[in-house]
Amino acid sequence: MFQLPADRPAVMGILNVTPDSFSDGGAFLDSSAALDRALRMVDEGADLVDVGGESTRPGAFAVPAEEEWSRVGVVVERLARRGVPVSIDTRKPEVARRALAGGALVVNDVSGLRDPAMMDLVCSRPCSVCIMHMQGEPATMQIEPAYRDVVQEVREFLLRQAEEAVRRGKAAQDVWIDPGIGFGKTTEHNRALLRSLDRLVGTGYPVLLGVSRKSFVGRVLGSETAPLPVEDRLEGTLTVQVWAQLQGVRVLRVHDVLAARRCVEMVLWVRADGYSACG
Ligand code: HH2
Repeated sequence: MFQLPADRPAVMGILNVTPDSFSDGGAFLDSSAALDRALRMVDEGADLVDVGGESTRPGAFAVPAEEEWSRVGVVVERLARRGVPVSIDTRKPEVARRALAGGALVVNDVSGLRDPAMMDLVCSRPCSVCIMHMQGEPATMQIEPAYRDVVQEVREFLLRQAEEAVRRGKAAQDVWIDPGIGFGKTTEHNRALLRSLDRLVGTGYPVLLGVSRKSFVGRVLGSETAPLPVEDRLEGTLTVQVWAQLQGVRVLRVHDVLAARRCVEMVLWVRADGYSACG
């Protein structure tokens, strides 16, 4: 498992070894480019690297397990061998099983352990797990997502899954929960969840948040019909991450590691008790 820092959020660097991810698709399909990218993120201050071989952007279709593993396997194993803490971003128990055998410490499941085989796997291994909420499936999730009360429904789902994992022997500190920003949610659903992060933090489970370069940032700073392009979403992303840190979020999943880490350090500095009145 992965030990979270006690005094600040961990920075989880995103490594998409995919042809079609929404912001870096195709850039790191080659395993040596992926490895270089991961090591650079570690130099920039990433505490762990989240390796994914299947895009879950809205409209994306599932990839067979064998193909997904052929994209990520070498990268996971090489990083683990170098001592880099690795998280595997997958919905497939078979891919997660192979990644854990190859040295990954965390399973990041965007379908929130809905597959009983994934629940069985993570509960039988000494790993950390991230349970994320998603309404529906990536291929269709952004077609009119609807909730009675988004915050309550997301919280209930996450608590139910986390409690099941704990009942089956996982330590609560190794069970992370994530509201799944952008996964079957409108811009307003995302806002409601971000305003209520304290309700997730209050459960006692470590909270992970992934907002990096997501489309709601583009829509808020541009418009619903003309969102800011992905490459112009850094400031919006960092602002929400600072908000999340102040609410007690324990893991930030980010593309821009150096900038994210600097923001984390500045918040830490402001909050530290180092002030003494002069004169
Ligand atoms: N978001 C993405 C993928 N995995 N995992 C967690 N726990 N939380 C998230 O918010 C999250 C996630 C989507 O972002 P990205 O990996 O950049 O894109 P893609 O799915 O297109 O590969």
